[in-house]
Amino acid sequence: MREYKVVVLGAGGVGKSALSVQFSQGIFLDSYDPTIEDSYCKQVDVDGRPCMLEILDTAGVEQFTAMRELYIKNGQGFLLVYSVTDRSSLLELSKLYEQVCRIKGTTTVPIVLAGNKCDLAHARTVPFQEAKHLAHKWGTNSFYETSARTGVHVNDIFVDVVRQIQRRDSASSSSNASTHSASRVPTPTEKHRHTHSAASTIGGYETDRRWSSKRSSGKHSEAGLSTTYSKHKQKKKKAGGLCVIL
Ligand SMILES: Nc1nc2c(ncn2[C@@H]2O[C@H](COP(=O)(O)OP(=O)(O)O)[C@@H](O)[C@H]2O)c(=O)[nH]1
Ligand SMILES: [Mg+2]
Repeated sequence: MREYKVVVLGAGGVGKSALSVQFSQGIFLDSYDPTIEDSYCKQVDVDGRPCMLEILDTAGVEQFTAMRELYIKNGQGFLLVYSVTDRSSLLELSKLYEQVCRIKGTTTVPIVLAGNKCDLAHARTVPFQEAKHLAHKWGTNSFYETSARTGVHVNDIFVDVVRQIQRRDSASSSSNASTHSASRVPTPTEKHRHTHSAASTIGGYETDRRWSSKRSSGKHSEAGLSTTYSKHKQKKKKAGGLCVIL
């Protein structure tokens, strides 16, 4: 099955982890630990084709610039996330966008702009049109306002980026064929993160999560891991058939 490497980028606290977890596991993360960096795998059908998404939820971008370069090099599609309640988080994305284009050597990179926390209408500081304008400046219509809390447009942003990768691949199918192997090549950054994988069906999607115990850094890491893990242990009991691989 074709694998798609999607990197989630954006300022701390905008909801990168919450979006990744909502999409891959169907739950809302209430807790906030800026040091957590995870990858998640989820199998989805996009236009009738089964696709395996490997989602890299990045963290600590300020501290680990070299790592971010590696993520971008290895990533095929990018979710650039800001919060509609935090104008500076939108402004920061311009730098990230430029970095992605520079590292990829092109401006036609599969990118989706996501304005998260749209459920917090009373706290909004970024108008829809302002971000839409930025997306147009980047040459894309792929802009959504999302809510990891309510689930609004969460699936759409991931499916959109997969479709963009597919379009780009079919445009340059022969030259790119060898670079998109279905097997997963570990990156040097993997030793700094843990991965989630388990088979289940949530909301009509086949999902895949894997847990191992490496963490980027930070004293809260272990607490964050056990919180996340115990949630899935509970889910496993409820779901009955959920297979958890440690
Ligand atoms: N109301 C609301 N809160 C959110 C949403 N997404 C994330 N949050 C909260 O915002 C905080 C930061 O989210 P997190 O995913 O950890 O941000 P990250 O640093 O970008 O990974 C957490 O307390 C989340 O519960 C959302 O869509 N709506
Ligand atoms: Mg996070």
